[in-house]
Amino acid sequence: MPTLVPILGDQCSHNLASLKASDPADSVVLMMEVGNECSYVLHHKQKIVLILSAMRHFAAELRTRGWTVDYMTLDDPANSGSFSGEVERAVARHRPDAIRIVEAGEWRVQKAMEGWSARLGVPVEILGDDRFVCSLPDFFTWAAAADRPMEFFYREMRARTGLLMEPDGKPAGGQWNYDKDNRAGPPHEGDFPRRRPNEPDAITREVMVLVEQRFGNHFGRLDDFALPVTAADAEAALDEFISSRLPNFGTYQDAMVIGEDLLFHAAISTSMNCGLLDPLDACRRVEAAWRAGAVPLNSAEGFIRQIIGWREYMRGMYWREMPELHEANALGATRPLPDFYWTGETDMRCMAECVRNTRDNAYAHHIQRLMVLGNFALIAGVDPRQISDWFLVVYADAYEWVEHANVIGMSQYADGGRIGTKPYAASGAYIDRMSDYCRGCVYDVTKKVGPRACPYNSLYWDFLARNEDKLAGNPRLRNQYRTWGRMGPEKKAAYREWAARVLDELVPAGPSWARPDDASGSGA
Ligand code: FAD
Ligand code: DLZ
Ligand code: SF4
Repeated sequence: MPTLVPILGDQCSHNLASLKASDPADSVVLMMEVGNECSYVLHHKQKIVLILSAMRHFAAELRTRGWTVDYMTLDDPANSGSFSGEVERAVARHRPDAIRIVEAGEWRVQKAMEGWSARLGVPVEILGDDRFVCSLPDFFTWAAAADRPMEFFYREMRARTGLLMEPDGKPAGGQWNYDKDNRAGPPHEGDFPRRRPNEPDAITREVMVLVEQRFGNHFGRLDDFALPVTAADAEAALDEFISSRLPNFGTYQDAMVIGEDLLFHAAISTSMNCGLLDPLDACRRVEAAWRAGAVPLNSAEGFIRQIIGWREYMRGMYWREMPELHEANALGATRPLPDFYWTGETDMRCMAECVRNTRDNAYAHHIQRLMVLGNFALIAGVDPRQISDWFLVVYADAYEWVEHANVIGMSQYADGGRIGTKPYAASGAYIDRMSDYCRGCVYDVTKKVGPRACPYNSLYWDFLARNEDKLAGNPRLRNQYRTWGRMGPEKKAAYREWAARVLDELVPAGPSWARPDDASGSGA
């Protein structure tokens, strides 16, 4: 009797632990397109196309490598619509002695998997996901030792991988971190590298039709779909990034420019998160480009830090903090999500631009996510569950393990500072410094109150005032509270009154953009 090897849509990697541990001669790989995964939140159409197309390509590659693949399509009339239902039906078809699977990227799926053995009467072996550099047990040990910020974890990962390390154990260039060289404002010349167009092939086009038919009501456009759906496409996209954008990645990592959806970013998170690109291999290739003199150290180090530092840290923190993280709301924020997050219809040019990028490409780069989209929700006091749902829906790279830690933790500070060390709240001045958005905006970024005042300004001070009891003791906010403390009562009152008017004018989004109307889909 065979071993059943279920592979999930974000596990399209030939080096997956469950494949390495199995023999094609006596295994059946099970791949399942299921309605529940497409709409437990109403994912951006591009995310669904990405996953289903990547799964179909991956299944074909596995077959050419000698694996038997039992593939369940979404439109098969017998499809039960959930992982658990499909695994149960596959057990009845194949009568396996055992099920072997790699741990899931989302809590709700992991919990379902853990129940399969009892439910199906077949032993289930759940393997660690060794596509991450740091295993979860190792991360928990590190995190239990002391409350240390990400930077210390990152240094351990540098030492462990040998990335950007000298033979004497010192960091390349003498410093661990070149973050201070990663903060230039927007470049003035308009000569930005263009991304190589990636035409959808026949498999992807077929999935696009299916997605428009089944999920036409979901957020986002498919017109410009260009995401890599095979490992070969993803490798080509990485090569292109290394040769054309990486040299400037470090310097302009925090900059934002109107119409430049990628700027100098890699746009590889979708590929890494669904398994098409190996994170450590990507880092080694970036290191090689630096050692060959093709890119500066601040770019190579900045990139590697994001991956073996932030990406690994966020994943560890998600699993350490769940399930409480899902419901966390340390600042007691309750405002409904404003409707412009879905429509993009707002005079705030920064917000409209970031929502447009999100709708067109299922993508926004880090500073757009953190300092425009996340920042507004934070300072306006939006319910963390609502903004978290939004982020989970709209990005093609979003899975709870990375989305929850970044949104609920880092951006919204809803975990009370267990993941990040301060709330990422900022006024319009920050956005003005780092972008060219404000120049063409209806609002005046220098004004704090009045009809043309930039909404980020009064909301920023109102946020600090509203949360003074919870945040004033944070050493990273000492200067901000000192400035607030020095303001006279009239000024404070004017800022807060104007903020109340701005908040009153926000139109709440309808309830049905993010989750299905019925409560279906919370399980797996
Ligand atoms: P680059 O800027 O080119 O960075 C290279 C790689 O570093 C990324 O591909 C990514 O794998 C990794 N990385 C960088 N920062 C982070 C981070 N904070 N956490 C984890 N990995 C990181 N990333 C996701 O993959 N999925 C999400 O759902 C997601 N949601 C986010 C929500 C908010 C509010 C914020 C502030 C960040 C979020 N991020 C998320 C992290 C980061 O914004 C994206 O990984 C990045 O924008 C992806 O684009 P890129 O590949 O061009 O990244
Ligand atoms: C995101 C997604 C989507 C849209 N569809 C599927 C699917 O039909 N089949 C599948 O195996 N995986 C899909 N995924 C990815 C899963 O949601 C992801 O594997 C889990 O959330 C990880 O725990
Ligand atoms: Fe955004 Fe304010 Fe600048 Fe307008 S003025 S683009 S609202 S930060």
